[in-house]
Amino acid sequence: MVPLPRVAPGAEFPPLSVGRDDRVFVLTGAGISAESGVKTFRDAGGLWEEHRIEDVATPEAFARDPRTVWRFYSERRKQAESVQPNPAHLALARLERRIGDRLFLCTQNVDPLHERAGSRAVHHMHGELLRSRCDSCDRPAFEDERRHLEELPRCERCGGGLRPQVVWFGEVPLGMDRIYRALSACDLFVTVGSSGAVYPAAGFVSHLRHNPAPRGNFARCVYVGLERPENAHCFDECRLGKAGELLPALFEEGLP
Ligand code: BJW
Ligand code: ZN
Repeated sequence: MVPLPRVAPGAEFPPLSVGRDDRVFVLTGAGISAESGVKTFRDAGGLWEEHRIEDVATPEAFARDPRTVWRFYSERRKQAESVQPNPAHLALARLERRIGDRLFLCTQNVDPLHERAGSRAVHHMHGELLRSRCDSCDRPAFEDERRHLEELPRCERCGGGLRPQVVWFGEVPLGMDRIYRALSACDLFVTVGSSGAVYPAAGFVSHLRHNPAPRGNFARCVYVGLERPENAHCFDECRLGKAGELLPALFEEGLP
């Protein structure tokens, strides 16, 4: 039988130690950027309260009405210009400086806040807000901060329509092979600020429950966020609180 997670305010838990050979997988969700002023999706006042998923976050919506979808992402591009990382992003950048490539930082977020905090290796599994790609040819995705409120943008190479470089419902998230390789190798798995409602990301923790790390141990699985996520039962611990307050002291300092 799988034991129930310990669920308590984050301050009641000791910091997590990271041994010299340990590999850490951190999955971040919209909650980590909330204190920077970026809207989450499913909280009160979140993006899905103002916009219907079927209108702005599926390939069918884009095929039907690309102007509405581009307006939605243009608005978010505008907001992304001015947002700044908070102490949670900074703490993860610090962790990378300490343990290097033993950290795999996987974000569901399309905002650039991990990079702005100084993180160098960030896996954006749901794409990036400030990039676009052609819907018709194989031109690689490219940096694009422009807003498209009226005219639809066209590909310079083939004249086809451009789309935001994001992963909508029904599309396969980016780099799943890399993600599962990193999951298989990790000793410590930490999710920060994600409701656990969207798959495959919400299933990473149950994957770890059923698949031991190479050294035979099961990864320790820790959730950090304001409230219990939908997949709480799969974690060992749920540390409740704001990411910006809990992350700076989450990992024991001074270890290799
Ligand atoms: C704080 C805080 C603070 C607040 N501090 N915390 C039926 C069953 C199972 C699955 C499916 C199903 N039907 C369809 C599916 C699949 C579908 C899916 O999961 N649907 C569900 C709705 C059921 N998934 C897909 O289609 C995915 N693709 C797929 O499955 O392909 C098949 C495949 C996969 C793998 C291998 C092979 C094949 C694609 C999903 C794409 C999601 N795209 C979006 C939009 C991206 C672009 C954009 O940003 O516009 O990604 S949707 C949206 O949700 C966005 C997010 O990344 C994602 C997750 O949201 P997140 O981060 O969890 O945010 P919230 O708002 O939900 O939660 C925030 C949390 O923070 C809350 O809990 C707060 O408490 C907390 N919080 N303030 C700490 N200060
Ligand atoms: Zn093209």
